[in-house]
Amino acid sequence: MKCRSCRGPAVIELRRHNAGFCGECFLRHCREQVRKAIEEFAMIAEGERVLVAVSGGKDSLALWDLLLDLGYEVDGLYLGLGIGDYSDESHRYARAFAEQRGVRLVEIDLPADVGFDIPTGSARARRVPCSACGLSKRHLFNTAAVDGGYDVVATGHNLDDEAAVLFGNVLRWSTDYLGRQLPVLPATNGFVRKVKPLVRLGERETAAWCVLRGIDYIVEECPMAAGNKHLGYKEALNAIEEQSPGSKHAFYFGFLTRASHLFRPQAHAEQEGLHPCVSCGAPTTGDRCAFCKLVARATAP
Ligand code: Q46
Ligand code: ZN
Repeated sequence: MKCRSCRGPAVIELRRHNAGFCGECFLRHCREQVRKAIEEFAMIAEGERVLVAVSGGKDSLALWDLLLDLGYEVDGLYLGLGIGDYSDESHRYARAFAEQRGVRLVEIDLPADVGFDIPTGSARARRVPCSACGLSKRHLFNTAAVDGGYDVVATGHNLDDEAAVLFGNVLRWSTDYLGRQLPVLPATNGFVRKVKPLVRLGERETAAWCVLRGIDYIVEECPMAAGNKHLGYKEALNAIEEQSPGSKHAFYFGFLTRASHLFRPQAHAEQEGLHPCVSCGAPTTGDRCAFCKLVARATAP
């Protein structure tokens, strides 16, 4: 197979694009896809400071590298979740990347700084680990960005992730989530803008980016993910994609252009009723925000 751009020998085939690429042209393709996503959805303006949430995995490290490569001013944020060896190792990869590139990694440790780890804290609070984890990440990423004076938080969600989340939300018709499932969530009182610049790249592409750029990343999945619904949705979509390449892209981008606006009014209504949490000041609809309630239950004696 030949590279679509230069006709040299291809090192990767992307069936979704019906094309093969050599290493150089593949890297250019990835940069182009990220640049296009940023531009199309007005994710980052010139001169803005970006904080990228880094897990040590392929997606977040590829994202950090791509944003630096495209010339953005971007620091990393690592959140230690206290999930045994997995957390220790993912931390090492995030640090190694920051050291290699001479870039800044902001570090927060959930057990040391907040007082609980995900496995025991979620059990105490009687929550599914991934739900306690997701809530903690959303809250702490936002707080770190506000405190550090960043304009935008970027996360490494790729096309496979977004299509799988969309699939789950459609299966249940979770209309409130559908209204918020966008590649950009604008800044609102107390929340900085959140962006997903990798939505035009699949996970094979982010892995290949890391390999070609010599970036070491943690290959193991988080042990708490085993058996979660998200992985099942990914497998189902992979089977569909195998039969019909391009389906994930059509599903997700079709939703964005043709359907997502239908669910927006509900999401807007929720934003209206926000005021500061009595305990931490983060925006919430109740007196105390969901994160402060989680902390109270997860750290209760
Ligand atoms: S880190 Fe957290 Fe994921 Fe682990 S506990 Fe679940 S949500 S699976 S991206
Ligand atoms: Zn709070």
